[in-house]
Amino acid sequence: MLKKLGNIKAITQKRESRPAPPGQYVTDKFPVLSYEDTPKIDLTTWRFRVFGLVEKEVSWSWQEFMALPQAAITRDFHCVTQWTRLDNLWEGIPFREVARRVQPKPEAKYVMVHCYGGYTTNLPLDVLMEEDVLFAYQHDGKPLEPDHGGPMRLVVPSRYGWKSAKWVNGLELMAEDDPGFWERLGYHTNADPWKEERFQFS
Ligand SMILES: Nc1nc2c(c(=O)[nH]1)N[C@H]1C(S)=C(S)[C@@H](COP(=O)(O)O)O[C@H]1N2
Ligand SMILES: [Mo]
Repeated sequence: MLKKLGNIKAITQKRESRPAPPGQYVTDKFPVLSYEDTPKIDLTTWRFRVFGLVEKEVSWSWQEFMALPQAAITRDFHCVTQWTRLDNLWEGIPFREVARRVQPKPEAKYVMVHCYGGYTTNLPLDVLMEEDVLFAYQHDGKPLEPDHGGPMRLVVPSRYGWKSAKWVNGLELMAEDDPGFWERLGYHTNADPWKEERFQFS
């Protein structure tokens, strides 16, 4: 569902009858789950590069990125360590707006998300094209805190939290799938919490 909120598109939650996916408990806290130390990111040198199988490679500055169309979404967030945080309000730039500008080539089927600090995660292009996927710079009405991925993180509501990469600085469009950081260590490629796709071999 899309409706206008000020000059940005707001997408509200379509809640399932179950409050949280199987094997998850609901918490009001917002735990920090980071493998690496929170990187120090300077907005004056921040870049977001989209490269690989695209018609137009880009390398946006913070100002250029923030000039793109924006949206707000309310979605639950599920970490594979079993906590779920309900009704997170994210504001940011929809993946679709990025795709529209770089124009993925027909052979582009997968995306590797790259981050400051070296974290990576892989996703099918189709999943990123879902209407509620965005590059968030605000959470619950406040600028995204550095520990939670500030200045900008990916949010992929339909997948476990490790696909929602923090401190994003690049997208690489690829023809073949390639495992990211946790996927290489055995976490599930698809990571759908409603199917409990936690580990690749289980
Ligand atoms: N760069 C980076 N992004 C990351 C992680 C990480 O370790 N590094 N952890 C992932 C995991 S496992 C989860 S559950 C969420 C947690 O987001 P939060 O720390 O804002 O709660 O971020 C994901 N994105
Ligand atoms: Mo997680």
